[in-house]
Amino acid sequence: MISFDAAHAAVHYPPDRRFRIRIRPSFLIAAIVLVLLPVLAAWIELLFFGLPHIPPVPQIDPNDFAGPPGFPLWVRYCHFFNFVFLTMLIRSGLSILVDHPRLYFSNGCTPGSEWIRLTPIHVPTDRVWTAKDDARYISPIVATPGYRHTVGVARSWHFLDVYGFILTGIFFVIMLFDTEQWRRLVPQSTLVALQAWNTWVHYATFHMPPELNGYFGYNALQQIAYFAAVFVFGPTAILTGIAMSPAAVNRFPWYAKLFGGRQSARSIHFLTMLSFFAFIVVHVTLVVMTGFVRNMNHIVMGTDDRNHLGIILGFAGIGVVVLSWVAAHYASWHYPRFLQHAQKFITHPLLLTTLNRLAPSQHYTEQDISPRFWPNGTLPVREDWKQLAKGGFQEFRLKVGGLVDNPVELSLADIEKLGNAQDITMHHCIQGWTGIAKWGGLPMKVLVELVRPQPNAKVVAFFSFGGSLYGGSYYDTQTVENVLKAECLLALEMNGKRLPEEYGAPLRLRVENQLGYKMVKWIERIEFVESEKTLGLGEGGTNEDDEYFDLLPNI
Ligand SMILES: Nc1nc2c(c(=O)[nH]1)N[C@H]1C(S)=C(S)[C@@H](COP(=O)(O)O)O[C@H]1N2
Ligand SMILES: [Mo]
Repeated sequence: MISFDAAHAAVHYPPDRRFRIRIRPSFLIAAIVLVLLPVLAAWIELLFFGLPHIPPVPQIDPNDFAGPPGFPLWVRYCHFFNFVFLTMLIRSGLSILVDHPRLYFSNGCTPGSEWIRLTPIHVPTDRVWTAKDDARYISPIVATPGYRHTVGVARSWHFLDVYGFILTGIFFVIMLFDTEQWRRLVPQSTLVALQAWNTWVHYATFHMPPELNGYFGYNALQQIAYFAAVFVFGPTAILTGIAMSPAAVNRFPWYAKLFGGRQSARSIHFLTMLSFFAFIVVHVTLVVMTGFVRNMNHIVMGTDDRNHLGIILGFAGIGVVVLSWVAAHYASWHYPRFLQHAQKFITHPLLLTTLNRLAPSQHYTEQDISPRFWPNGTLPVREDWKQLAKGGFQEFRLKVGGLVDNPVELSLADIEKLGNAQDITMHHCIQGWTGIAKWGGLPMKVLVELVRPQPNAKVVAFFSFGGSLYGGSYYDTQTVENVLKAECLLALEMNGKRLPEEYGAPLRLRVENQLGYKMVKWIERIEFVESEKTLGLGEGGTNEDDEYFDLLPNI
């Protein structure tokens, strides 16, 4: 347990820490049938035809192995580091998941349309229920860093780890094909499918298939499972990860559609995690059941010995990994800023040269507009905003100043006169939900041209009437360069009407190549500055300062 101060405890350690999983009955039944059918088929085969013979084919004939014997050092290292990165990806992924504990197959994220939810809460309809209200607690024993609404720190871990995971994977696959090791993993005969089925009949009916020495080769089912883990689960996790990037999806909507849409990609990302998890459970069980001592020597020592060195060092290795989870937990709470900066150090330059270059260009229609759009952030409590709201924001004047040659004060009518663009776009919240809406307002480009920023004004700051989780008022920043891109609007309309209060009246920002928290609602004033470092705690916005979110969230 971490001892949070009162403000952080209220966010991260709520009184309601129940954990419930509810799967929509039709999906649960489909999943059960999907698992039971092959089990049933195996039993029918056993009862009517007896246990199938597993014919020898080259891969598994003990006298004629196609693959090379043994596990070279690089295989053993990759195996270990993959374990390190994969477990951390799963642990940090769980913290990210429960920040919006619902998974859907449709983009609108309408409450009730989820196929699984990891919360006991039905979304209330009689009051405003924000996405942040909906975030759930998860035990720090299973997740990194765990607790509630720790998505910023969890993302630092998730991204730092994903680089390790991808580099290990690339190195592994290159080495695999540069040596003969690929023959172990890649099925090279159609007979493998038949053998895999016969092997399955053995396992599913509680028989052990003839045991091969894994030092030389795998049984067919094992080969297919390992092949899938490397060549199917890994790439699917990476590709669906990218399909959740606002910059990628808002530039190439077809890319998310490859996976059935943005939310479907998120669901598949989760199902891939489950596949990895199931793989690990079955893999470890069978390693233990089929000659634990020798198996451990194979993958730890690279020998086919019967001494206990492999087990001893193997457990030491597992101990190191578990310690790394504890250390990650400690770092999450004692050095979150360091983690944020370490992540930024790698990711920021990478994004600047890749995803950040994609300008939004979308193809949604009125039909795509989500029936319900999750709100986030609580209404401003400031008296001046309440007074303005009462008067329908007639009295509101947007102040635009800072390092500009032509500072202005604009009423909503002035802003409307300056220009009105309409875009139907998909909003991506860092928590995981999305929603499609039509936004209308002044392109930021027009405003920039009007106020004429001075050459040293590189950053635009948007200050809100609204507050934040930890006190102080909400602000965020954009580079001037980014607000010049297409579909960056100072919006005063949503779905053809004046912005409703909870969605940001009188004005809000729309920046379609970044995550939702960059889109300040209830805007009071805009200031052009040299750098975000002079504002707040210097990280670029309220969430960047207080919750360790990224300055540039193109993903
Ligand atoms: N002032 C202010 N702006 C804000 C927030 C907030 O809490 N306060 N939340 C942000 C987040 S996290 C998101 S996802 C979007 C949500 O916009 P919506 O309420 O229209 O869905 O607003 C962003 N702008
Ligand atoms: Mo968000």
